[in-house]
Amino acid sequence: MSTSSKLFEPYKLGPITLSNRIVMAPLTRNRAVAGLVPNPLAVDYYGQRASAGLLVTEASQISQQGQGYQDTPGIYSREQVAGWRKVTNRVHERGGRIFIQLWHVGRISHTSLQAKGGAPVAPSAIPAKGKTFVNGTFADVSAPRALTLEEIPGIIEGFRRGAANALEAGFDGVEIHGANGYLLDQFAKDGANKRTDAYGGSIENRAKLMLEVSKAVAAEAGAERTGIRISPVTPANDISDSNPQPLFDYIVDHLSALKLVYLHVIEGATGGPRDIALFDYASLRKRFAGAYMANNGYDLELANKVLAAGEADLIAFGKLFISNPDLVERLKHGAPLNAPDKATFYGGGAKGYTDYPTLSAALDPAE
Ligand code: 8OZ
Repeated sequence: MSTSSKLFEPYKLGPITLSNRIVMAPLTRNRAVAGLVPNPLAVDYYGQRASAGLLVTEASQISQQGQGYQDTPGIYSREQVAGWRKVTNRVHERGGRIFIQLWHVGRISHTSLQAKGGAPVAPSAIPAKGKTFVNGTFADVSAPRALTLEEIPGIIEGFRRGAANALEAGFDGVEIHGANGYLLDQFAKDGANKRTDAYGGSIENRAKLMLEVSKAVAAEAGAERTGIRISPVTPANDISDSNPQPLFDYIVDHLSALKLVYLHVIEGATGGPRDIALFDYASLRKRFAGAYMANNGYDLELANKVLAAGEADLIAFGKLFISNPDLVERLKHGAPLNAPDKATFYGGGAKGYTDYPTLSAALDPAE
């Protein structure tokens, strides 16, 4: 057996056993149908990828206010829960495991998506420089308003309800979206958070919302079924922090105390260079008692290296899972990989979604 085998060994994640250490990262696909219910094709899409040790769904908003792009699925209505139930059933039938990613976009939104055309919400009334996709086209994100102190319990409650809905829909657990310049990351980082109340200023105050949400979700779903995703240095969605190392050291110490089951870390710039900034990820790994899930630009070689060195427990692959439903089998056999087609990442139907061939189909097209 080669040293490369660890990726394909089972892993015990809280109460569940993953058949391997390969995770399908959350991937936004913008194919939800009326009522922001998962597309019926999502049943096939996730089902085709069930050989991953763990699937994490595309980011799914916990409320209308939490939506920032057209056609992203929700996890707040009965119809959405029923739609997701079909997805979890299929994945479980195929022996897979699946968590849903709980999302609030904060200021990365557009008035056309908000109730009564209102402003998106944020820690502070500072617009992000960035675009969203609405009404079939790219548009500047709208200027946000600052959440009042009185509104914050409602945000936490939204995440808690999302977790309750997720369990009802049959998910094995939930991943809190604390990354990529969305609401929880906006509160944590001083480029977006200029508040002067209990949720702004010091590291402790800025980390408060992410930690309160984590506590509420863990109380609902069980800490052993609650993971979280962070991205300490990403510039995604115009987010920045003047000193991310102590901020995330503090956050991760407290996430560990809450006994969350995994910490999912985007190392570097989301979908871009891993070396964009100096950051000590080993410090997070050391501080966190649960599983460390590494993400961003991993290939088989780097995955094997970090698993062998004990620097991570799980490796999340993104784009490669879009184009390779059987990524696990392909990596195991050193088989060639299908290249992902960017043109079909966001929106549309089956093309670029459920029609990427497996290796066996590619070798025997008549199959
Ligand atoms: C790509 C397009 C829209 C949203 C993220 C949820 O970056 C996203 C996202 C990615 O976390």
